[in-house]
Amino acid sequence: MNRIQGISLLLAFAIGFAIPRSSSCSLGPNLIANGGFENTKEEVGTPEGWGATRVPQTADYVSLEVVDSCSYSGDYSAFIEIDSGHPIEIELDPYYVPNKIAYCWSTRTSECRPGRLYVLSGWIKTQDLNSPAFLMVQCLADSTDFQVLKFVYTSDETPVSGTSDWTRVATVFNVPENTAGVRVMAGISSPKHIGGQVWFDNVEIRELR
Ligand SMILES: [Ca+2]
Repeated sequence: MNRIQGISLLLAFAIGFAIPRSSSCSLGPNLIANGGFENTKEEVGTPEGWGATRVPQTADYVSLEVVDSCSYSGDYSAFIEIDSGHPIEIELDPYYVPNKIAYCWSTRTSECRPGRLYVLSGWIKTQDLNSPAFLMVQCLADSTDFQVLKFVYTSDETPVSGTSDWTRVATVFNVPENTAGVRVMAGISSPKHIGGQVWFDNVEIRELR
């Protein structure tokens, strides 16, 4: 089996396609806490263990919330909506040119070990998106977030855009040496998705053994 065939087989496994009986792949336990967004901090309305990208400049134009009106499983999902009035460019930092921003739900795990293979997966539902929503994993060298050793998007392998019902997305990644932690992000970017909505559910990372 060459490298391309190997990667294709792993991705097929990650997405859930049938794989040859000779394969010995199996998945470990889920390393993402509250990836189904069923546990919510009542006082702030955000899912336990997750944070949201919010900036004061666009607070009136973006909704990041846990909703009970739409879910893949359980009662809740994580929702993002970018209003049609959202500015094309925003001044996030006076020392830089106007920025674009990706609005994300994010969480972390320190249980991914360097040198191992993992599957990042989840379910995404979209409304009026101009390009794919994403799950992304970032392998971080330390707790400061400044040194990202590697990042991988599910949208490269399993893009979900436009108006789509719940769709499983997945990608396989290996963890580089010196990785101290892994951050997972579920989001969409502005200005591409102005006027769009996205729901995320059952976000998982499992070791591929
Ligand atoms: Ca759920």
